[in-house]
Amino acid sequence: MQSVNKPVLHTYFRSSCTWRVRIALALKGIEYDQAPVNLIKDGGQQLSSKFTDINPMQQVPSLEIDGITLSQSLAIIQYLDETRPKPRLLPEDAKKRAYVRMISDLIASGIQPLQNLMVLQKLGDGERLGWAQSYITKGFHALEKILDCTAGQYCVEDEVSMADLCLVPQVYNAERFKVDLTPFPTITRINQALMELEAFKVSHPSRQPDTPPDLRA
Ligand SMILES: N[C@@H](CCC(=O)N[C@@H](CS)C(=O)NCC(=O)O)C(=O)O
Repeated sequence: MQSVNKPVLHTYFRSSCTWRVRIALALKGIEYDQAPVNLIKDGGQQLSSKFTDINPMQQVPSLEIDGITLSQSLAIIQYLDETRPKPRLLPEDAKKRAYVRMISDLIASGIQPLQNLMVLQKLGDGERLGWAQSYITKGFHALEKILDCTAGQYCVEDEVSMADLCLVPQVYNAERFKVDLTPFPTITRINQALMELEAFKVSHPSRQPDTPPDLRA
């Protein structure tokens, strides 16, 4: 049952892009309702005409909030940050903010789209794993190098930022695709530090209303 005035997140438990937004909502303490969109069932519920009206790209997440419907996880996170500023997810300092956007874009434009369901479905059964592994590994080599310059406890120094909201779900995808993470000690260390935080735990794919029973934590 969805309640009046609460934001509604169109979500899939395992969607890494949606997880980014769930973390932002949790960090900012925003209560919301979830409207699950099963990306596998019925040939993909994101392809239904009802959901296409919500997001013409036929992807999750979408967020209904403040009388508007937004898609694109980074646009959603930035809207949340501009309208609900605490805690900040984009630093005040322009250089740090640029680093946060650079890392977020590296993951959101340079890695995730290449291993997204829509792309993998174009490949043969025997090709998918190697394809996803190769693009995640290539992106992680670049990311590891960048983080060596920008990271403190988290991706950009010691404050949790939008970059961290992109990192953790991408590491989760890497693990799902059995990517060898040993060449990426900084990524691994930051991921572990972030996974200690409650907002990252409660928004984890294993703890969502639409998580199937066998994948629940
Ligand atoms: N750039 C978009 C990407 C959204 C996206 O790729 N969503 C995936 C799940 S993480 C999806 O809905 N895939 C459905 C499909 O490929 O059919 C964002 O950041 O929100």
